[in-house]
Amino acid sequence: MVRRYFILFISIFFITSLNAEDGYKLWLRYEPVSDIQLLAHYNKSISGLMFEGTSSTIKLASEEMKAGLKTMLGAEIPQVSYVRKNGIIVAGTPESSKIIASLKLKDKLAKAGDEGYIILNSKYRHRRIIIIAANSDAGVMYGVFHFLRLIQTHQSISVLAIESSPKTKVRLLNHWDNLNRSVERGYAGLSLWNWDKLPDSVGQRYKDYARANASIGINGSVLTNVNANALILTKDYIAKVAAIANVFRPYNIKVYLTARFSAPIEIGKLKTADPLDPEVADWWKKKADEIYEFIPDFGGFLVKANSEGQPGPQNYNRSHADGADMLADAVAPHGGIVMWRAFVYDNNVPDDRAKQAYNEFVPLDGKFRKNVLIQVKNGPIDFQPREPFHPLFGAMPKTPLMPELQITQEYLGSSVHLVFLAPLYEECLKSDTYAGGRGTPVAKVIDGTLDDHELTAMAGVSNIGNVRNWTGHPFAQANWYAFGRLAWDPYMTSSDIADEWIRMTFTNRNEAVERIKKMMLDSREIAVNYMTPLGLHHIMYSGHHYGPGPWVDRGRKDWTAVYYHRADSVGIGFDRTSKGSDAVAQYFKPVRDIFEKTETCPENLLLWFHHVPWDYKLRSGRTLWDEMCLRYDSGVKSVRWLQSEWGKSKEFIDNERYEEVKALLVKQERDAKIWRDGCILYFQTFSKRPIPDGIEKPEKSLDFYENYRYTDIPGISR
Ligand code: BDP
Repeated sequence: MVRRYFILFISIFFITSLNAEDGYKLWLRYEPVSDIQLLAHYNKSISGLMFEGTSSTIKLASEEMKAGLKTMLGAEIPQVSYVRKNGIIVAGTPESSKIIASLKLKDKLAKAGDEGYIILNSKYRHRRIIIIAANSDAGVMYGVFHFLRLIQTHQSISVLAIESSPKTKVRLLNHWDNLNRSVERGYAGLSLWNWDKLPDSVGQRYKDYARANASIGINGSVLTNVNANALILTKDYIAKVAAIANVFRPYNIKVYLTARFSAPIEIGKLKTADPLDPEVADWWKKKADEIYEFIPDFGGFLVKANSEGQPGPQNYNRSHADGADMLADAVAPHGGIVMWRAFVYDNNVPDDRAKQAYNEFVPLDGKFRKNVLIQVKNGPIDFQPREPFHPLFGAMPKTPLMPELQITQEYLGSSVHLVFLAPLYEECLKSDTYAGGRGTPVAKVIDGTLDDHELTAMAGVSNIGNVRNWTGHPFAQANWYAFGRLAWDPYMTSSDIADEWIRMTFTNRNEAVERIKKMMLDSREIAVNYMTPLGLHHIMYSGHHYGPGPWVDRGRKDWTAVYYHRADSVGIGFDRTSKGSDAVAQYFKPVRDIFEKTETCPENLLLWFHHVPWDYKLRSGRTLWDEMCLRYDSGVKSVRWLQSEWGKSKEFIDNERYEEVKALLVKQERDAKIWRDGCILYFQTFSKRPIPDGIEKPEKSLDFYENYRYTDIPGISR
């Protein structure tokens, strides 16, 4: 009888645990370790916790460890005050822990820096211990998350020799959140920041957000949209921001705000916002002082100026450097920084928008204050499914540059398409700029090692909102995760990142891990194929950027699709060679020469740099037209492959998330078809060639695709 109840209990436990997973816990699920041998290994290796220190950071790190081990190992691990037996985890700094101070860790700790940590097996008074040591409590916290990750991903802990420190100093999310809680390019509900309820009520979600970020090393959060509202700088709002900062602080996360350049006029009642006007500079100084009174560790400002209608120094015939330096002087006495965006736009349509940032910023190299970083999007246009790396990387040696990556899938299928973005980030970070000769990847520019910069940073435009699972698509959580891991270490591989994430988020069963990993690693190229193969770009429908819109030809020229694809009866593509806009000249040699010639230009960027005849023969032996059709078609077919691979994963995944992803993949297939058929039919009006054999023929006429309206896509339907 008892046995029967036991079995019943166990099966209910398993059924409910397989069913009830709404995604809220992200990658911090701490699932029980089911492998008996491994469990025995962990239980043998861990017998007590000795967390030393009194700060709230240490407290939360020790609670995290306790709670994590409890669910993973199924046992409460006691906090102890002495090392009396084997298997004590000693966590702390040389200041807080006599044991750590007594071990010979000086060299290793020196390398760990402010936020790094070491995790080692060691001995103390003949007992085996595990050390998690750092120079700061924040470092200890990061070490704890790393240790828990080892167990989450089922690794052995008998030989630990981990030394890890972040390769960038400031690792932050940029929230494009408005004060009314709408989120620009947000596809996961409303903003997490509930300004009406702040500062009195700061709910649990703020904490959970900070904890998730801390677990992947993110240490800053820009709370507000780059298209900024000056109201955030008024006293009442600063008090609200301070309430958020108080919750984030123990997790080593600083808050930053976007600064609207015209704020001195809008909320300061000045007549001008001219950065060289002493009254204006004084206003910003006082504003900074006021902010720091509320938030002593305020991070600083992010600024979008003279871009897409935002005010900026150029309104007063001043340069970006004049504007950035004025703000930098205001925050410098408090240790703050200014992140000035290079995503700038002229009011006049340029001959090639891809060249603009470089043209405006390179002459300013050396003119920025020490606490200014220039924030540069990964590519020269705008977060496209594929772009070459931004030519500014490596071109401003005297100025620290930070990359801005987009985590939210503005051009990559909103929160509906399964697109793992780590390969996109990795492609940019590993691109060789040749700025310091061969072997100078973007990662080396931004981690400061190329030009000896101390101030280094990386920003990701957040995909987080208040939906239950944070990001809408369950797999979109992986993009948040990947950004954090790459900001810590820009040399990590997408494959390693995917591996950890799958194990923590879904399952440790190797068969499933391998299958899902392949899906993730291929997913970005699949999206490129059904959206913008062969270097096409910015042919999304204007406004929502979700579906195709190669026919868009109205409005400001460099916001239309025809400006970018330039299809005509001869061929297609934007000529950026020396015979065209000469954007290639912005790259170092030999990169520019490689891009300059069709024969050497990577085919996946061909139409980015060249206007290519429809009959041009590609390396496959096929004509450009045939190859383009084939890629569009293979994009759709690959989405079906994603569906079938996901189907094979069913037994390893809880029901709720399995069904959710399955349903999303159905929509993704529908939309990939809309992309393929709409684009092929439209470009066919120029190529006048037949759709090659073996490719599914469009079901509808071009007119249908041009007038298609989505009614079921988060963030864009209404
Ligand atoms: C574009 C977005 C727009 C942003 C802009 C920016 O469409 O919503 O405001 O970038 O980065 O990608 O400033």
